[in-house]
Amino acid sequence: MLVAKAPPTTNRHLLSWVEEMARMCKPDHVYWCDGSDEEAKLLTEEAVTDGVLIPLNGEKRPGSYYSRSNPNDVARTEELTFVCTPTKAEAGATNNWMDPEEARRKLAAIFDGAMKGRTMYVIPYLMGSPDSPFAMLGVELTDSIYVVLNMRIMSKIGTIALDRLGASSDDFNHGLHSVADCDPERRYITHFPQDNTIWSVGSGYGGNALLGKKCLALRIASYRAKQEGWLAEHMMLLEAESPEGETHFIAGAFPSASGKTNLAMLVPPPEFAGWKLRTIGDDIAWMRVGEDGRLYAVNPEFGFFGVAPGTNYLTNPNAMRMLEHDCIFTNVALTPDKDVWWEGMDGPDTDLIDWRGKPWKRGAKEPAAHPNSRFTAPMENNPSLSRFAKDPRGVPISAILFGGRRSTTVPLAVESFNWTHGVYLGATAGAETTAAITGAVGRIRRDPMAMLAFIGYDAGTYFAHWLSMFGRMKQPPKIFLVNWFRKSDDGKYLWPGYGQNMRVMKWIIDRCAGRAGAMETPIGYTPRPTDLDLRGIDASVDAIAAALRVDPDEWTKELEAHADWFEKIGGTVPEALRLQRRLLLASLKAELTN
Ligand code: GTP
Ligand code: SPV
Ligand code: MN
Repeated sequence: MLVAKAPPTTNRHLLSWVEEMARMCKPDHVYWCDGSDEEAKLLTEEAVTDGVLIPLNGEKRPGSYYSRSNPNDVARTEELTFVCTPTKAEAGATNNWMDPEEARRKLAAIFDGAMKGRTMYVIPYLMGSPDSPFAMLGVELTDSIYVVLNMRIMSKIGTIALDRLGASSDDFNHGLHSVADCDPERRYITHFPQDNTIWSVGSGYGGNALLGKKCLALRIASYRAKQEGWLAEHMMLLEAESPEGETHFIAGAFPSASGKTNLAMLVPPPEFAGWKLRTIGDDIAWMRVGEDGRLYAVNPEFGFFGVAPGTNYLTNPNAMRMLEHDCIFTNVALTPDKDVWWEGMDGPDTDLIDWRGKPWKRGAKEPAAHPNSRFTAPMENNPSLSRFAKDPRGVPISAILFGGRRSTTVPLAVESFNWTHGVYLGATAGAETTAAITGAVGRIRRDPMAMLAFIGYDAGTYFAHWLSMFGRMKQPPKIFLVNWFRKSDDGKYLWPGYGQNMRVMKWIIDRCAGRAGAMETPIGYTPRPTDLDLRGIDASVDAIAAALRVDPDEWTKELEAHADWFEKIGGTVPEALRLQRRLLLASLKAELTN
């Protein structure tokens, strides 16, 4: 049993805020996390006693635990996520907005007494390397032991964060979280960017509850980045080293459940022997212009909260090795010998217990693991981790990729003509929706820079901020649009994806170094099949050609749809992007009349 101790800080801003929140939530105990291994052991034991965690097979998954969420609480709920700026215009057309006073009143009524009979855990946490100027501090108050144990993997918690805060600073994110009664009718994820505050109630899952992730490191940080002239983005980060020892760092923004973790852990095919791809981050990048005028990126997280289904030794062997020990698995299926299973793994050889806790017969139609089931893995478990992963200065970025799940229209890869065109490709990127957010799956929605749900202010102003970054850089990264998910008319993926994406990465690197060829099309430079290294690929010439194709009719429709998208965002869409759209459409039409 954990014994509550005196608060391990004299910071009066922190002490009085914790006191005030405790007065509202009325927990039986307030426990300050120190982040020690001893504490983690005790918390884990308590979570097991309470039935929050189930220990997994000690031989097959040492140090790992299994958890099931409330079946009504399995993904981020964007419709219940709010940006609470003084005016609706500041939040813009793409965010749900609530007046800050109204939001506080509404949520205070739910938080009132919500922690009765429970413990309030105080989690001081650090995002980013402790010795990095990039680092941000937060304190999350939560009544969920599951949240504490996940935050412990995803950030640096406890004494290390308090030390950095010091005795007098009030520069920390004020995060209040309660699962309360986990009622979707009383579920709100609210952000107060001006006050560096987050209040989240009614959900215990992922980005709704681990406040350091989407809430702080993207929504609040993007607001701050706009004020301070940097970028907080939903991007994976990887290091690519060629056989000759040339190293490039690449950032990639793909919407939720669209391939960031997989790309960041890519294992090159045998034809690419000597290439080394290493992970820096799989979800979030903070990027600042360095003194040499290049764009430097850090991953502020310390772990990976990744999609389980589809992960296997063929698609992502590094992830499978990362998951061998000391992980938390949420909403996957359980084998009779207490190991985990999900769709995409071999087997199963036996019947299972599904993510709801119900018996599941082999071959049943319903998935055994929830499509948005996840693993939480410590960064150091990753066998492909880059030695630059926690470099306090960050890594200089050669290329930025934007992408999405598009079964039509968007070719395998397109290089932008210039920065403005690249920002345009990001701002108009569309994607078919996935299980990572609640709602219909497979519908196309615009997801600019994969940040639709994470821009902490007006989207048009965010595009203008992206455009303005160009003037701050001496050596800006090149911008590319990629799509691993294009399908044939009979619904098959045209491109084999996963490790095979190395072939596209190499073309991108060679374009950055001025070595590879491309074809100019009305929408950008695309690789011809001869520009890609396709030695040994298991795909037909026709399928590859179809994956690369720019179809004028599809693109005419696409560019017309962009007009509706800009219309939706409203008057803040930069003129340079509106004109870019008209220029692209005009070029396309001019070509069609030839
Ligand atoms: P979030 O954690 O939600 O931000 O997702 P993510 O962008 O990191 O996505 P992730 O890499 O976990 O991939 C999500 C799903 O897409 C998994 O089921 C993968 O197996 C699948 N996937 C990833 N890369 C590819 C690819 O190149 N081709 C195909 N066809 N599927 C892929
Ligand atoms: C995403 O949905 O983009 C995720 C998972 O990375 S969550 O942490 O739930 O936001
Ligand atoms: Mn994500």
